Amino acid sequence: MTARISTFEQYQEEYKKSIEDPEGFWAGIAENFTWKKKWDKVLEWNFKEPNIKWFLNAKLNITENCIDRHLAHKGHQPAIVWEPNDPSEKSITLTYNQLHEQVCTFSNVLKKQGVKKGDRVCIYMPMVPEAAVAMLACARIGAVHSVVFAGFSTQSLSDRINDCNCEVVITSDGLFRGAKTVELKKIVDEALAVCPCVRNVIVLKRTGTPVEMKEGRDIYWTEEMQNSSGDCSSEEMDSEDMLYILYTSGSTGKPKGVVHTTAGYMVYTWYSFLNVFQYNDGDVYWCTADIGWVTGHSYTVYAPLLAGATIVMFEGIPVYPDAGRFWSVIEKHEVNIFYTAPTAIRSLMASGLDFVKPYDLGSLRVLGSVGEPINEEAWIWYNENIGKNQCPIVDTWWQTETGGILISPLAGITETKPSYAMLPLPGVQPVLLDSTGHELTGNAVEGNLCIKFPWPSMIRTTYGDHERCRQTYFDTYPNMYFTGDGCRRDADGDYRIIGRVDDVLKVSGHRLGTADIEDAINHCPEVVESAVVGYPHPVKGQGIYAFVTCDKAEHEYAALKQDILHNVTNLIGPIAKPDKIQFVRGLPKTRSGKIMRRILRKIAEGDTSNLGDTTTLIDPTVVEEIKNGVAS
Ligand code: 7RM
Repeated sequence: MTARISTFEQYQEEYKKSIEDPEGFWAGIAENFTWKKKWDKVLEWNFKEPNIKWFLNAKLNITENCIDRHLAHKGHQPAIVWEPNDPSEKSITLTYNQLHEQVCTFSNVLKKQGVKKGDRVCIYMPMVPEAAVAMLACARIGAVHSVVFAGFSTQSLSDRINDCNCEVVITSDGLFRGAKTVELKKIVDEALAVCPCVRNVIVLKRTGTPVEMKEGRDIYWTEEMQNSSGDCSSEEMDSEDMLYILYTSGSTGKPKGVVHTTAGYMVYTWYSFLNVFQYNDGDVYWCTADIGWVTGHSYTVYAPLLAGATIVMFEGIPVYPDAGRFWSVIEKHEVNIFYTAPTAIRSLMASGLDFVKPYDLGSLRVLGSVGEPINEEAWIWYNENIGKNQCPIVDTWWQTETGGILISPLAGITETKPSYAMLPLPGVQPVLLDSTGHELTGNAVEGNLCIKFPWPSMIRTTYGDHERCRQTYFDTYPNMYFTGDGCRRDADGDYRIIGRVDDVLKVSGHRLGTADIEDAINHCPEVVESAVVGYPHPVKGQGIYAFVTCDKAEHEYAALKQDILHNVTNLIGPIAKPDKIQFVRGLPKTRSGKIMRRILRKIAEGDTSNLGDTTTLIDPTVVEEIKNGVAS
């Protein structure tokens, strides 16, 4: 494989080539795929509108590259090895041949329901092989999938369905997550009460929970599969045809539907997968990310299949039935490459080594981290106890909007330092800017992380609202994609991501907007106002701290707190529940009515020694009161 880098010198050469001649560079990488028709032009772009097009006028289908092209030489190799929530249940293996058969059959199921190229399909499913099959079947017939994380509530689900007018929802009766069962179909039924755009619901049986099937709307996965053929040629897609929409939270407004298109996404995710993880043919690869998040799209499903890897797909959670589960799965399936989030590492670290010791982790070769900054202590624990000091750790920085990993070491090739994402991948041109927009050149500088040149898998638009895309990512600094992250380039030129500079939180690796949580809290009639900030949390990375004003007496706070938690669970999902709620008489506001979050963040962090200038506040005494108050 020509795209595979194997020494640091080669990385430097490839990087140089990719900057001097991006079009030539990416055209060379794109030669590794099956195209129905090749491109006329590699790149057309401006960051002003923005307008970004890669591999113009080429025709392809991503599933032909994920599946069909592997069949001749690895049809019998496992594509997906599924590990259920309950370890006593049997794991299931789908070979590439079987995956092909299932995807083609389900493509026909979708077609029979009238799904056509360009239609949007919502996937609200547990981590089961059928979820990947559903995504791939959409891609095969040219439908656009919108996967909604199965931990999101009714309200979040209906918002997302309506925003992009999904016509079909694919779900299951329920799901298992640790000791819990969640009745997914019930949530879908409730959501659909306000979603007139949905024509059909396809229901997979997973938990055996009884469900109501609405006549003329709801059908069972298995029955439909039995009545459909396994032949389905792949739809011819243009490079820039939409592949999927994935909703993500920002600092303001409702979650945005990030749009990814076909060819660039395919080329970049594959290239980054191969190089970051140094994937070798035959490797067993396990990414623990749920398909509801971008990591689950790019690195649980698409990239490893594009590379012809054997994927482990895990339905459960790290601590069920006990904190040894990850390590037992690694031993059981002889995992070579393991990719997870710092929050999982920290929680398992806290459980102690007795849960690690019983397992043989000798199959591991590469370890990955994603989703939030990994602190030095967790990095070292991961390195020593899981990698046994033998496995390079790749701390991969990227975003829903970037589609693929942009800054990361290449395993075993780039030197690593705890908590550093190290260096940009070929094709990626990061810059650091100060608040006035000046580029900070040279080393040992810290600023806002931007990317100044397009890469193939970048966001194209936000669904139904291109202006919002422009404003959110391309307006802050002219001719730059703004990431929303603060970053340091150290004296050696290596990158260290510091964290968000906006009002976006990463809580246990889940991306949440503080504004969304505030909206949910304000939904309680007794709440007057609220302000949500993040604070350092030993396991979750960030915890959620809510300051709330209300017109209730103190003895009623406990009941109101329950009401708030209930509302947040119903409107967003349990992942957004505040860890701490503090009732206050007033919020610190400037004369123009803006809440001074800087002060609240300091208080939430427990650092009240120096709150900075509070003289511009309307009522500085509220700060004293908040400082002296307590959260529960
Ligand atoms: C992949 C993903 C994106 C935000 C991003 C960062 C943070 C992600 C790292 C990281 C430090 C990392 N997509 N982030 N990876 N911070 N080091 N290796 O997480 O859209 O859900 O979130 O996550 O703040 O902007 S995401």
